Parts: sequence; C-alpha cells; structure tokens
Amino acid sequence: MTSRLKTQSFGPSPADYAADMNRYMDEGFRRGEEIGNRGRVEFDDQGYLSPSILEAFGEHGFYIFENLVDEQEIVALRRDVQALLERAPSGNDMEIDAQGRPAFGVGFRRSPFTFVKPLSDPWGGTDLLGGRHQTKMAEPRPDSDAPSEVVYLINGMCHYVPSGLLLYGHPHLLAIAASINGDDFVPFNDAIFVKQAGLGGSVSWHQDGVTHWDSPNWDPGIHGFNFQVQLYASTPANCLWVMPGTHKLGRIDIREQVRQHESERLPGAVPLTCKSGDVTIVNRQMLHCSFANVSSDPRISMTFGFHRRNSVLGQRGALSQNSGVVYDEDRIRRRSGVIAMAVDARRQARPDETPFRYQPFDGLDHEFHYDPATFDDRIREYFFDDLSI
Ligand SMILES: O=C(O)CCC(=O)C(=O)O
Ligand SMILES: [Fe+2]
Repeated sequence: MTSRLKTQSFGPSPADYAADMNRYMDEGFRRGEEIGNRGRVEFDDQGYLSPSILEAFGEHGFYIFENLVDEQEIVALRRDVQALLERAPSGNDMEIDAQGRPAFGVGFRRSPFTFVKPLSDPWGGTDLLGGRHQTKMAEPRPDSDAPSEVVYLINGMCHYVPSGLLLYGHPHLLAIAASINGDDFVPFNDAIFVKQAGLGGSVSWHQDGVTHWDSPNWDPGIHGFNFQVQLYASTPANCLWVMPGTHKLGRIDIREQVRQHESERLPGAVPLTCKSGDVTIVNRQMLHCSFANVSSDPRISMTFGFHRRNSVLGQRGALSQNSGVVYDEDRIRRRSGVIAMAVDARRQARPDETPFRYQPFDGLDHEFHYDPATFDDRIREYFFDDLSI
C-alpha cells in the first residue's frame, strides 16, 4: 500500500550522481586506508581503552573497532530491526504498514519512525536541529517506481528493539565510553540510521554539538562522541564520511567550505567503511556527513552516544525535541538508569560474560534489576529524557 512518487523533475539521475561521485569516493577510500585508525579493541589491565587507541582517537577524531559485536548479536539486531521496519507505517501520515496491517507506533506520543523522500536531504539548509546542517546536499531523482517516503531513522532502540537494549549494555562499548568520558559518563540519545539501497536519504555536512562552542572551558572532547554499530557491511556510497582532525578546530563555516569548493564533495574527507559487527566512534565535533544512497547496498547503523557528565549537568536542551529544558541531577539520573538496566538485562541474557560496572549505580543492582515491571518504570519512553547538547 505504498503510495508511488509521480514525477520529480529536478536532481541528477541516480546513475549520473554515482558516476559523478566515483572519483571522490575512490580518493577518500585511499586516504582512509593511509590513515588506518582501525583494528580490534584493546584494553589495559585496568579495563580502559589502550593508550595508543585513545591517542589515535584524540588525533583524528574517529576510530573503527573491527569485529567488536559478535555474529550472534548482529543476527539478533538485524532480525529485530527488520521486524520493526516491516511494521512501520508506509509513510509519515499513514496508519497501515506496507502489507495493509495496522502499523506500529501509530498514536504514540512520539512516532518511532522518521521518514524522508527517497534520496533527499531533509535537514540541509534548514533551521532544524539547531541549524547545524548549514548547506543542502544534491538530491538525486528517485526512480519513478520509488515509494514516496522511506524510513530514515528509528528512535528508541532500548524500548522498541529487545536486542538493542542488550547492545546498550555491551561491556566493551561501555568500557570505551568510560575511557573517553570518565567513569561517571552519561548517555544522551540514540537513533537507528536506515539507508535503504537506492532510496536512503543524505545527512548533510555538520558537527553534532550545539552547546559548548563558546564555553570558556571548550576543548576537543567537550561534546562527547557517538558509536555506530554496523548491522551490514558499509561502502563509500552508503557510509558515514568524516573530515579527520576537524574536532579540534571549533565551529566550522560549512557554507563557506562548500562555496569555496563549489561542491559538497569537500576535499580531505574519508569514508568509514565497515564490515558488519564493526563499530565506529566519532567525536561529535567532527565535520561529517553521508550521501544519498544510490547504491544497491543497505546500511543500518545503531547510533548512540555518550558525554562527560560535566558537559551535560546544568545545560539547557538545545536540539529540537527538548529545547529549553534544564538537565538537572534528576534527569541525568533517570536517563543514565537505562544503562544500569541494560547492563542487568545483558547479565541475565549472557550469564557467561563479565558485566560492565557502571560506577554511578554501584551497589544499586537490586533497584536496577531488569524485569517487566522495572522495564515499564525505567525504560518505557526513556527518550523523553534525552540529554542532547
Ligand atoms: O549515519 C549517518 O548517516 C549520520 C550519522 C550522524 O550524523 C551522527 O551519528 O551524528
Ligand atoms: Fe551527526
């Protein structure tokens, strides 16, 4: 029951767009190979990320952990996310899924799904999300049989995706977060980026942070970092692109960059190509983007980030869904409790694994024991307490 696109006469055809991007993608890929900044995760004997990885992350602003999430977990994540996608409304204002059944999430206070027109850039050049996407990407013209809208983002992985909650408690991921942001690190929000083959929209060049650019204590790590856990292998055509080292530069005039180069194909960028099960970390101050996915490979990235506690405490919500609200101790506590719950859910699901010890909740195992009642209390709609900065 998907409505079909009539005509959209502007924009290059997907084939022309791909041909145009070819050289840029090859050059970026080679540059990425030279920088490297990827490998298996390594910890020291205290359980913190090895100093050489921390240093490499500090220098370039990203790192790719190869094969961090095991195959069994990836299979479960794919299955759960696919199940959600199958139950998604067939468009933004639709109440039925692609098979005509009542869709998931209709009537929720916040829909789990964000839609875009195929191959479009919904945020570029708008005031959305603090206006951080300063310029608009090229929008290839979708094929005439493309659906009029496709899922772009899924919100609430800890509530709606059972394996997503377990992933949130992954001991290696949380140990990485503690190594970068301190033992009292806090979460902020999460989103599953969906870039369907031949349809996925772009994410225009941007830096994520919107709060601390003019803070007297500004430093390159003050806006935290994001994980992306890749459920499928990604390629230059569908993956995230980053501009290494830009997390150290302060706020960048992206409009001016694009004007100077007469193109969104900004020089010096690298694609974070991955195999499934690889996990990227990207400093939220890095200049980054992803292009319209005209390729035949899908990308699904479980995306969630963490901050230093003192970057968040006392700040005001600056991104659109929570503008103005103050992040006080209570809100931080509520939102961080999702980590404690995820650790316990994972402990129950994987009794052979050593659970992560989340220091702010030390000794509160009983209170944060995961079961259906505590799920309702502490996880349901947790995203309304997000801590975006
Ligand atoms: O995955 C993408 O295409 C964009 C992700 C992004 O902008 C982010 O994680 O901050
Ligand atoms: Fe981003």
